[in-house]
Amino acid sequence: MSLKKQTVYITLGGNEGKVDETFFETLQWIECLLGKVVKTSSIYQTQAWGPIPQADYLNMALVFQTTFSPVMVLQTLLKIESILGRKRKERYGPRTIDIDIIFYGKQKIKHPQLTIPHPELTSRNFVLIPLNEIAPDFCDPNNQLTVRQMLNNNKQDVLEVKLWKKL
Ligand code: PH2
Ligand code: MG
Ligand code: MG
Repeated sequence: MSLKKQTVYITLGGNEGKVDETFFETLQWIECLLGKVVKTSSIYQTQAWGPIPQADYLNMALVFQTTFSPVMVLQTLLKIESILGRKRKERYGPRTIDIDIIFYGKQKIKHPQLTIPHPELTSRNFVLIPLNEIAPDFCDPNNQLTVRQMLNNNKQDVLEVKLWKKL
């Protein structure tokens, strides 16, 4: 079976090691294993969200095209995380690299290991701000709001997200 080419939106995050270098290696692995990277955001420095006090994160967003299914994309991204030294420790704890799928075209996916659109998307500026740089008009298939509108609506998250490196 050959699948239609799909546009996938993902975010990268990390706060251990040389995170910008890890992001660059992630891009290369995605191109090699999944498909063409068509857009990348700048890198942002963001205060750590969540219950665990830890170092600031770097976060960025990117878009690639693939013919892989959502679950195959997930499995491949988990493989890339592990190649790049991710060790799964505590939930919300520090990490070298985290790769999260935000949108897979306009599809809504509920699978035991995978929910798309990403369930926390609307409440996290460290996701919405990088995504807004590359896809402000993309419309979330759950709520019909654009990324720009979700960012303007999100008053919950007051953590600072600063431009760290313009790409
Ligand atoms: N990831 C986490 C916990 N907190 N904070 C920011 N700013 N960015 C992240 O990617 C992030 C986080 C892991 O669950
Ligand atoms: Mg994450
Ligand atoms: Mg993750």
